[in-house]
Amino acid sequence: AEAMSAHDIQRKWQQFWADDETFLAGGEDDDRPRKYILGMFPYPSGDLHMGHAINYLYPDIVARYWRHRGHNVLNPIGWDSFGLPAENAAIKRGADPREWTYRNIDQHKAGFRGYGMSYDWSRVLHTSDPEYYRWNQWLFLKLHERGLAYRKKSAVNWCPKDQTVLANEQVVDGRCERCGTEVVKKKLTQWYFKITEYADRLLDDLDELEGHWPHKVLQMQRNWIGRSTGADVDFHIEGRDEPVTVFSTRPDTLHGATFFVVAPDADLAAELAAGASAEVRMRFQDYLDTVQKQTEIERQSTDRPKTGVFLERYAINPVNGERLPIWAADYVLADYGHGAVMAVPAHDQRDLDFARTFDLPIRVVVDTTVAGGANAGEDLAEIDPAVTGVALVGSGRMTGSGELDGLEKDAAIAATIQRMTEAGNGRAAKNFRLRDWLISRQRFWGTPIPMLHLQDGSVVPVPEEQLPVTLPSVEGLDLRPKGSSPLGAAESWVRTVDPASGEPALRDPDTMDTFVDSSWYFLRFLSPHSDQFAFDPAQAKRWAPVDGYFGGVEHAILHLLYARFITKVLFDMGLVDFQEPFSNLVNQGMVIMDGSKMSKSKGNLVELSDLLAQYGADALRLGLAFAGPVEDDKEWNGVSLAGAQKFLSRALRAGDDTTSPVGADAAAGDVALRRITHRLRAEAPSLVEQTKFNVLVARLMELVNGIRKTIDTGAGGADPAVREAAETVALMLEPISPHTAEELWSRLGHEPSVSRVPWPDADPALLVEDTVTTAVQVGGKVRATIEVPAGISDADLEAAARADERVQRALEGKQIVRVIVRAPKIVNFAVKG
Ligand code: ANZ
Repeated sequence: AEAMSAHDIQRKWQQFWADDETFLAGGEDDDRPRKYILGMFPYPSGDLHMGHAINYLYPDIVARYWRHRGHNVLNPIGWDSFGLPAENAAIKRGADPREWTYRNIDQHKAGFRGYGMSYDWSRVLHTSDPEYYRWNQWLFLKLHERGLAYRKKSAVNWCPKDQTVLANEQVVDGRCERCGTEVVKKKLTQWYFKITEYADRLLDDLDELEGHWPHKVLQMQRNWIGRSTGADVDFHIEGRDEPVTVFSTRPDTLHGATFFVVAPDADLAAELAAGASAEVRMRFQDYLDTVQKQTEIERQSTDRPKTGVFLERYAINPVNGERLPIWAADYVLADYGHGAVMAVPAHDQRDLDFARTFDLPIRVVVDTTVAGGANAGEDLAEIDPAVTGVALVGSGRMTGSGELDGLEKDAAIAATIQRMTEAGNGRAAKNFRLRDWLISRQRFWGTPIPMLHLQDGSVVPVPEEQLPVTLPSVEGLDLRPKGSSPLGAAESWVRTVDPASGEPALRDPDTMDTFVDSSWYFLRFLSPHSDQFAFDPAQAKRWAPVDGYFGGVEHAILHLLYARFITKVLFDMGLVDFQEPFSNLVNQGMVIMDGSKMSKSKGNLVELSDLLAQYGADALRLGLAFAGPVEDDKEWNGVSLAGAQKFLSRALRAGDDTTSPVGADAAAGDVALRRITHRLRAEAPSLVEQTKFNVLVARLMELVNGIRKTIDTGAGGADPAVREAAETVALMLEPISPHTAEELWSRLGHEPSVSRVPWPDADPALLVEDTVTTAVQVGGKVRATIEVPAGISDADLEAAARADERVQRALEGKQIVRVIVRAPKIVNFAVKG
């Protein structure tokens, strides 16, 4: 056994696990409690690297841990294998995206096996398999049936480089989240999922996740959904039959409205301008042209000068009949609220900036200087927004507002809403920042949208029993991005017949956003090969929701929001009995090099295969687990794999040096070592459950040191405490370095697999206070060693020494000249005679 290298050990146990099917989840007849542990599934671009090594290590540690705690564990793996990188790689090489994708997947699989992952390999899924994406299409049809998938024409985010539309969530600071190109707006007819219908639930249910998800992620989701409450107010427009509605969070300030603004790119602006003079029409058109050339970044920046055009039209303030001039200005957005606002410059900063630029009236209607107000004790004249340029946005009491005068903000809002509701010209309303999820993509490598376009212009679903609509062969297709889907050119694929009427029909040429694929994949793992269901509801009841979900914070909004939405839809369909898919979420930090992210472009990406070849899986797993707290970024230069290797061979040597038989009674063994063993046993479960893997490794190191000390300087390898400690190391090292743990366990005389053996409990008697061994000297000679609490006082230590029989014998007939006590280590009786 001595001569086995880490690689021999690794190979041996990986083969054993494969033959033994050690990590298959238990079936229906398994009545242990269940745990579903999952890492966010990988995208198969390139080889596995350090990022994967750390991301997928953590859930594997947790999955292995729960097996030791008597659970039936599901720890599956699959690939998020549709998407742009495969398509771009294929274009570059003139190849088929399928080849690139499945070759990478094979490499990933080999990499994960080599890394010792305890996956249930019988459940592997790839989203680009027709047996998977068929169910994306089924999901689409279900959403369509429920009115949650719909088509509309609107200004969408367009990436000029990737030549495809993007969902709002895929635009980061005005740029494409994938390639960084500045996103532009384009008017297109596209498919949407109506996530906004779930906005309230998506927001409110976040409260339940508090304490189970990182607070930061919950906050990011809350901000993204962005609920505002207030009122819709109807304004009559002179010369227009229908009133125009605006959304306001401050309907209490209606008396302070002095003008009215519409978004220049809203249909309403063009309509109003059309009724104005020729000169205004021209100025409006010029303005609109400039606005449309702006990027989102430019438009949303707050510090640039206000611009706008007066449309020579008037809105009538419903509370006092005043005529409010209507302006078109780009600080009002076409796709928020109703694309129009009542402007209250005294109490809204953007309105104030605009009023000061164009010399419009500013009227204070909230006195913020009253007791309890935002400017209590100040002089209203000195904080006049018209003079200071600072809007009074804080609390106060209504003034100059008729019957509202004297009311505080909230009371005034309630009173206004009530009055408007009675008069029928306004009502309570809320608005969300969240937009519907645009799911059409003009690319090849994705799930075809299962809809047919008929000659009469109607759009009908492909019948469910005809799914999947599979992708055509890439043969003869030009995949280069050109602004419309390459599938449109696959004549024999696009041209089909409507099964209902027998009439010719065209397939929808677009494919779905790959975030559709990942919005429900965690359910597919529960019945991965079913051709009856997307997932078996009975299995979902058994296993889901996911108990522990691990992934990077980059998914804080996108994937997690979509998965939460689809889960709620499935709940409403009666297919799952929970409303949140991930009960616990862990965001792991990144591995960084010299303080910055590892990436292909920086050329500092460390490949997993190189590290496995050099150090072996266990040393890498141990080194990474030891590198620091899960949530922190880990500096690669600080990870010592040589140190990890050394520790693992020390652990194995402890097993080799153990000579007591299996089952030896540890009670007679070295107490000091036993204390370390039992402290680890007591502590380890909570360390794993709190994801303090680095601390667990530190404790294991301490125990291995303790074993070595007992072997070398204590009772030796025959001491049964050594066996007890070595077995504990095998069991508690297993989640982190499983190959070494299996080897150690078998060298200690046990049958594999150690992964199935429950973690032993600690003996409470061995957990009491730390003790130290003190040598008691009489006349310069050690006469006894005594066990005392580490925190003992000098007086108590002296008393304990005097109480010891051996010490008493040594002192017999002698006169004590002096006692030197240095608690807890030294007691020395200087004697005469
Ligand atoms: C009058 C008012 C008075 C407002 C006041 C605020 C303060 P949030 O909180 O982001 O929802 N608004 C409404 N629609 C808009 C649009 N399409 N583009 C730009 N601004 C818009 O903001 C809601 C407030 O933003 C609304 O309340 C409206 O201005 C403005 F003292 O109405 B308020």
